[in-house]
Amino acid sequence: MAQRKRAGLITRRTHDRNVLLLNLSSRAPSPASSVSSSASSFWMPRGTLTSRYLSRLLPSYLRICITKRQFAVLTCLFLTAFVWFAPPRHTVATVPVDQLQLYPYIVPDKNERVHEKNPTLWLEKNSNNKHAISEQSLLPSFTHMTTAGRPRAALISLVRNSELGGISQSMRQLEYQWNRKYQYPWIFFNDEPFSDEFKAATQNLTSTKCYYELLPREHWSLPDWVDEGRFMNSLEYLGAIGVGKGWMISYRHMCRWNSGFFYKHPRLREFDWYWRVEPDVHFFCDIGYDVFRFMRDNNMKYGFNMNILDDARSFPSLWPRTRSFINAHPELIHPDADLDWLLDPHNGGDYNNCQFFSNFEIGSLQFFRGEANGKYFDWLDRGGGFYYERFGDAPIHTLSVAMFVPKEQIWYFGDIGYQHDINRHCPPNSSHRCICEPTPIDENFYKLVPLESPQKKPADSCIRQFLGGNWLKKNDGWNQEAERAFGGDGYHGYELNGLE
Ligand SMILES: Nc1nc2c(ncn2[C@@H]2O[C@H](COP(=O)(O)OP(=O)(O)OP(=O)(O)O)[C@@H](O)[C@H]2O)c(=O)[nH]1
Ligand SMILES: [Mg+2]
Repeated sequence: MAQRKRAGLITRRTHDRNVLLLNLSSRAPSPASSVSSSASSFWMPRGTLTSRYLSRLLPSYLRICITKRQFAVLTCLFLTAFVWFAPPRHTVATVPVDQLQLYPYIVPDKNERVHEKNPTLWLEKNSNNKHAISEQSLLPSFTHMTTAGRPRAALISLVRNSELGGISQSMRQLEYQWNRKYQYPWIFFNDEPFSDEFKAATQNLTSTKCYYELLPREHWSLPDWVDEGRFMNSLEYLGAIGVGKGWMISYRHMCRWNSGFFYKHPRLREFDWYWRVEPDVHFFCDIGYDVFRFMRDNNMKYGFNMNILDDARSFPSLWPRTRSFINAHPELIHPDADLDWLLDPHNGGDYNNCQFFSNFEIGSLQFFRGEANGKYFDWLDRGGGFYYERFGDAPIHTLSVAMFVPKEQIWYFGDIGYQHDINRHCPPNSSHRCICEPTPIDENFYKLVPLESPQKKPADSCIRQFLGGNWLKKNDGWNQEAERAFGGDGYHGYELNGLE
């Protein structure tokens, strides 16, 4: 109580002193005394630099009639008005669509071609297609372009009605980053009829034509040479040991369809090229050239974005069966095929399990429809590996492409920022056209290998095995065994890490 009384006294005293000081300041005519008394006593700490500075800015009548809070509110209002009305520092120059020069695409003379590993540079050197290299933000829709020489290509997606949300997300990003400029059709495949909702929603996301295709029953069912009992055992076993989706019947059909049937669908007869797109994937970068023209004009057969290890317990017999196929059909192996990057010299020359991550693929349908790939698929299919094991389309496409295509016709689309679930690739030095954090080259190497899977890993990460050259150079003095002895995974000694 006594304390409160004392506090009241002090307050009153202070207040009295303020009034006194105010009265004094209003009486005092000199500006100097006015500043010091009113500013310091009324709403500012006495004598600080700020107080002296601000008091010089404010007219004297304001100094005595506004409170600290009013001053703060006024300052905020002033700043908001300034930000709102201030003119932008950079104005973007826009060119009206009808003033843009459009160039028809002319296929360059074969003899003058330069084999350039960077697609954008390659197009620059080998074509007059300004759409491939100019400022994409200024481009109108492709409808003004001549369609002469345009690749017969499509974006394809196997998808369920229930994945409408996921496929919409993938479409939105790919349309924005690429297809709104190049206008290739979408083809959706399903083992059940697509719902009206699915059709309306997906067609709404693109100005190109969408096709909705039902799979032939024989492409999505158990073949008669497969023993159902053995298949059921496999579902149970792979499910029990934790192989991803090892227990799902539909997953087996899906892997088989993607391995050997997608290119046989009647709708794709009118196309030569495809880009595979899955639900819920991401495309982070503006893609400033026509990837299909690039593939065709550079004589590429298969394009990928990530090269990884997956759980090898899903395909234990794949390599022995592939080896027996090679022995049975040596004439089908391309003379310039290079399998070295897939074979492990420390492991009796066995397959090292590296695989193109096939949910992203840009490829030649003619290649897949060819004799060699067809016979290879039939060979594997007859052995029942899609049902007795869980053969995936990724290692099968990888082995097929490696056996039947020269390596220089396989293209690493490292410039395309892409994500499927936990695997993400984002190119370095690309902040001007990508919305992702660049990833090191080994980022996705063995993310999908479960700890309990005892599979061997290759000497170098899969993408380095494929790229070779400088990517294999190690720092002086680095030693893989030594790194492992200290608890590392043995993949840290490289000179280049992909962020250069
Ligand atoms: N229509 C249809 N599509 C399917 C079926 N099963 C899988 N798919 C599609 O096949 C593609 C691959 O299937 P996912 O289950 O994503 O296989 P995954 O990519 O290996 O597995 P995640 O890593 O889980 O994504 C996706 O586009 C699916 O939409 C099915 O039963 N019917
Ligand atoms: Mg998927």
